[in-house]
Amino acid sequence: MHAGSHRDLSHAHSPLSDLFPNIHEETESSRWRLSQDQLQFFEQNGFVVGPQLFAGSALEHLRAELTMLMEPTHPGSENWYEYHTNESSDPSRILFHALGAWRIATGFHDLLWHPGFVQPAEQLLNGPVRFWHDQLFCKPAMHGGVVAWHQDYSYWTRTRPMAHLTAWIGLDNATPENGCIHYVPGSHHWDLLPITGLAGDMQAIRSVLNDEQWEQFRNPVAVPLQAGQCVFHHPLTVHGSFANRTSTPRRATVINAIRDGVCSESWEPLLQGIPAVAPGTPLAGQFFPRLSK
Ligand SMILES: O=C(O)CCC(=O)C(=O)O
Repeated sequence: MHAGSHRDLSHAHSPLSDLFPNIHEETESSRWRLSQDQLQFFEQNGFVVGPQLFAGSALEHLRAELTMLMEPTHPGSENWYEYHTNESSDPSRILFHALGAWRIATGFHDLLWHPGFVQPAEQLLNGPVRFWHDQLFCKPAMHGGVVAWHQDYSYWTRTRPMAHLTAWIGLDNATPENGCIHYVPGSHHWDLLPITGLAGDMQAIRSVLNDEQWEQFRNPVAVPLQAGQCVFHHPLTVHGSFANRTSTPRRATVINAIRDGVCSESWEPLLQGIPAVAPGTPLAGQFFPRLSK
């Protein structure tokens, strides 16, 4: 398995393989679209379970790429935006969070143009979709690693207006036992909360919630998913995941998208290692491909 042999795949703004359906070749224009009930559910709750994007050999391909990407010295490693791992010598125990796989591995690159992601994203963003960044989240077997409750937009205020969307896509079946994602329904109607951290303390968010939010927070919903299935969430929806208490890893990939036209708010590079985008300028170009047709 090769991860792209040093080539920076961010130069390619269409799929490089036939692993997945391709939005540019999608002829059945409504096949992947969310139903009115699903859209209404998202509106009320701030998240909605989406389609199964892949299974079988495509799933195995992504898992094999992930295994290779988790080896710190793999070809193309200079293209990560961020790469965090505890570097355990036992692969099943590696705690891993990384941004930028789309630049390195063909499968994670091509997944961005999957119509089962792009079409629902167009509906939920109310317009054409542009790529923001990707993430890999891997919880090793029997590992205490949690992803503490947070709102994604608290990490993205360097981009505006808030017209962002997250698709969380399982690479293993996700269950309450292995640390599936949990949501606080309706929390996308809350204001932006201060950052209280992603690692370690699951209850850290408590200190920034008012009484009404605390009541709502006490009834989170677990979202178990099949490997290959996705769930979409709003940038203000409070979410997190508990420890993996099982004997196998819980792996996932995440696509973060914006509505076309979202602008930079910062003179600093929006992601590590790429050129800055001047404030007021819409995200575009090599690192932010438009995914809609
Ligand atoms: O994979 C996880 O457990 C957390 C993912 C997450 O926080 C996100 O997709 O924003």
